[in-house]
Amino acid sequence: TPYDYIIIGGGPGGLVSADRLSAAGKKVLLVERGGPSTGETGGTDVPPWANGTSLTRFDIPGEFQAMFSGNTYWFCKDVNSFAGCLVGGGSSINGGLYWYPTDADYSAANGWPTSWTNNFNTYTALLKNRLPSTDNPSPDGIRYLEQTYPVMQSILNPMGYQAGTINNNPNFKDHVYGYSAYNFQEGKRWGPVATYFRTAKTRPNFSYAYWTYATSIARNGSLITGVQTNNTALGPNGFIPLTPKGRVILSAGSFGSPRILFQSGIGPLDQIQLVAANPTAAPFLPPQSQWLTTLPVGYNVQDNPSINLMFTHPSIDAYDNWAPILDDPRPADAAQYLKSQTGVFAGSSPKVNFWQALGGPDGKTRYMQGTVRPGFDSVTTAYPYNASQVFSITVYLSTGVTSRGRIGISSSQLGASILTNPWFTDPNDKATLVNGLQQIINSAKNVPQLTLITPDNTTTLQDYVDNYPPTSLNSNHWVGANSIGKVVDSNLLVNGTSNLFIVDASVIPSLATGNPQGLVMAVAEQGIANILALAGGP
Ligand code: ABL
Repeated sequence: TPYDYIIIGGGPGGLVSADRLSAAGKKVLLVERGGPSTGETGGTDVPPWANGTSLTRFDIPGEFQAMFSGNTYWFCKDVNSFAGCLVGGGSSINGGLYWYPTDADYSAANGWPTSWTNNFNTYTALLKNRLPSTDNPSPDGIRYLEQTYPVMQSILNPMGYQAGTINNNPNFKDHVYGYSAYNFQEGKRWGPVATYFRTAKTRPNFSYAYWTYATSIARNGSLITGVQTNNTALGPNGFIPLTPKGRVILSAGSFGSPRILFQSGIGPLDQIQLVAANPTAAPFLPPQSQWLTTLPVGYNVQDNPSINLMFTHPSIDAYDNWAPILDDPRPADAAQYLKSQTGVFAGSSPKVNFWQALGGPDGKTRYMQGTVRPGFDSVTTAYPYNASQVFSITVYLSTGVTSRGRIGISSSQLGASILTNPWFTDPNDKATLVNGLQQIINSAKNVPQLTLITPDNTTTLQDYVDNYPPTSLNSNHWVGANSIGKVVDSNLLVNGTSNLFIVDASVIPSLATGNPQGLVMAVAEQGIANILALAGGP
């Protein structure tokens, strides 16, 4: 069957697109390469302690820290960075941190065209209406596991920070801290799955298919004719055609979308040549005369560089470092959650966030974000320490980051890879982050009973940052590979095509001030509104 719109990818961008396009009466198909996540999507991966319920590990926010161990089948196996290959994409497996976009996120200085800079508030309002944030996720109104908050007050207040409800004033991001804001509701993971996808599914003109991997986009010069997949139930040889004026929405994410473009003969020549050399993929490339090799697909990528500081304080409950949450949770917490979806399990591990503007050696302003959580990934220290009193501050560099890297495909599997690391390619980024970290460490020295255990007193901060493993700098917040103004135009149309659009994090030209999921959904709202208004469509 031909479709008006074929959406490739069921992450935040794809699900917002699915809802808005189907609400407009278009005949829409969404293909997702992975499977279900939450119970409502057909997921059945229920932790043993919730047996007999439909509360999967994806529904229960407090299971977040268990996403990084065991059989992590939800991560895309052909991407060498964390990417969610299941419905909801990253939003089904993340900590759920959720920030409304700021003026800076859409500024001209960050690469946005004026049509976006001037109009984004309309679309943020649509997003807030569908998916409001909360910084108090337990439906009983009680805050749980918040011991880090008073400790952070003692560090940040003397530095001139003010406490606030962060999403009440998104543009106030200098010397501010507050409780972490999430996209959770009813004590459960919510996000685009329990909102946009839920309503799309009620419409007869919308259909979707799991376990459907898009290899390439079929085109005749600039005109897209359909999508090539591995799902033969959707069309002969897995080919899904468009209606005569139909359009494709590529929402496969910061790694998946570049990969599909390369396999469709769109992007730098070296990447398309890798596809051409692959006997399985080569037959789906258009003739060489139709390759679009001037588009910088995969270049200009950014991800927040981030560094962890680990402290101990006697007031902290490190929550057994989240180790038993899947198989052997604290009985009272498990029972409370099963009874009323309240308590510790109604929230994820981050508890406090803060922001500060920093001047760099090059005179540029960059923002620092902190995310505070009980527990830790790893500690390297000469000190004896009590593991049940450890908390981590992850310090990110955000808006203003100048470093950029490159994403490409790995020759063997045709999966997407980091070709050039995007962190600290500009030494001004590193110097700025070290400055911010030092300010936090200096203030922490004055807090009674607070001990910085990593880095310890045998390691200077500079050495700690210099020797930080590059992959640990990764924040999984990739943007820029298909930047607006470079690969796509201001309607998110891929330059040089007439009906191929990209709606995902890859079109965002520069890092957001906070964790980017809110921005991705707001961008999708605006993008789809533009696309629907554009002449020539179905
Ligand atoms: C994010 O936005 C990051 O993408 C995650 O990396 C981060 O979670 C969450 N938010 C919460 O702040 C961390 C986990 O807490 C760590 O245990 C884990 O090792 C790390 O992600 C992996 O990148």
